[in-house]
Amino acid sequence: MAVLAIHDLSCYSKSSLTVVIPVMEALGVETAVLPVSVLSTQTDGFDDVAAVDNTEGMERILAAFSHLGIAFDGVYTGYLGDNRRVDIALKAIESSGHPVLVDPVMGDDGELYPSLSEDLPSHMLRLVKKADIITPNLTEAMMLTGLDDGIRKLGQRDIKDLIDVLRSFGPRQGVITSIPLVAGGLGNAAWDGNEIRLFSYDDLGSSFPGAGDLFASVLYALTIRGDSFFGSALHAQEIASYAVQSSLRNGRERRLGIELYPALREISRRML
Ligand code: PXL
Repeated sequence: MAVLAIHDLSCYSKSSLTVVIPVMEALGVETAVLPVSVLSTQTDGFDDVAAVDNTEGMERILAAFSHLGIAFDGVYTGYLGDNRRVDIALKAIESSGHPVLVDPVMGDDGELYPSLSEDLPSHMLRLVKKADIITPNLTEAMMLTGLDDGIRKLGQRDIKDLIDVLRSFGPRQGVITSIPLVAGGLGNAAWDGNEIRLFSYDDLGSSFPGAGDLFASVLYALTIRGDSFFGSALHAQEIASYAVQSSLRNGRERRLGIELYPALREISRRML
């Protein structure tokens, strides 16, 4: 069993593939990659990023896989960075198995990430419609649904309204992450078919690039291995929170991304 992870490769700083590969492999899921680009660093907090475009390379790699008869048991897409790569990701999904997890990485704190185009959300929506599972943060959920009235605290009714629209796009399972709650703290709101669960957690005041990739990687790997969706979402949240806490405690510079070693240690300690 092997899945295909479609994200950028950031050479320095932890995010996307440098998080996805070690975490999924630690959880026993063989992970092949289709890098969308090679970047010197992830983009959040760095204003001079060297980017090597791999859009054409993606097409050639998929064609080579096809000639070799290589097929995947699932696809997990994340940061794509360019609308043209949405069509290539759709092609990869068409020739692969399920579940398909789409993490529609586009922005945070109400803003698009640097250098992304304003019409990315409409293209990302085409991918979301082919997904079995999606993991937008609140900013991305609002960009996808058009229910964007700025970041504020949400109550149960607002969360259900957002999930209803996201579910209507097709994904049977999903999690909206990092929701500021009227009741205090933050929450991850997960749905599995018609059921919804809200998992709340402490607001640590800061997150790190790559924390969302860590969350989605744990969720996807455990779900593929057959764990329950809500149980997987809870493990993913606890491991991501633990890694953010450790990164803060160790004084890690935010733009270097989430510290990975504590997450890997926690995966092992839980005997996942
Ligand atoms: O962790 C999400 C992510 C992935 N890839 C790149 C990013 C970010 C977040 O900023 O910049 C290149």
